[in-house]
Amino acid sequence: MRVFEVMRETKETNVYLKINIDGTGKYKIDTGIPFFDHLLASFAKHGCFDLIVKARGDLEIDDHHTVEDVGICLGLALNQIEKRNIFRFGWAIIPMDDARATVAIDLSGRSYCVGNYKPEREFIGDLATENINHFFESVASYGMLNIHYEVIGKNEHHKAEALFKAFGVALDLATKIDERKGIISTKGEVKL
Ligand SMILES: [Mn+2]
Repeated sequence: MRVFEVMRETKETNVYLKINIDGTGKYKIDTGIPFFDHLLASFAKHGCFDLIVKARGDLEIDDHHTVEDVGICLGLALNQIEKRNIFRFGWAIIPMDDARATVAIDLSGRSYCVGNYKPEREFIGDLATENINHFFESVASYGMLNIHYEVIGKNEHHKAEALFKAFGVALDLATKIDERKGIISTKGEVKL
């Protein structure tokens, strides 16, 4: 079982995150931002990851630090995945009624995020929609992976949820054990 645990405390937030890459989609999530919890639950469920997130952040200021730091912690966890005998690449095109999200991932050991999610309203529940893009930037930066995504649709809730489902499905594929792969780069070991 590939289980990774991250604890991170700053003056802005206190985050505990535990993920079992080889899980079954069980989750227990409490960030203090209910819609963000809903998105992380969709990610865990559809990626078949077991995920525990407990975050306490400076929500009296706004949701920015909490969302960013959960992204950092998820990145730090994903960075611990051994880059050997895994599929490495993952992709998903996930519809949700009017919305459709496309996500492509490379567990490359390099960090890059190319996102094309343009929210048409400022908030979904208590989550500032601009922080959704910032979340993926944080995951990519600290997880040393490439994340590309695009979202179309009308309903903002559906667009965000489709994106997190697609992220889960794509990451599930990228992290799949594939014994044929060995060292996953023609360069040899992917070093950090
Ligand atoms: Mn929903």
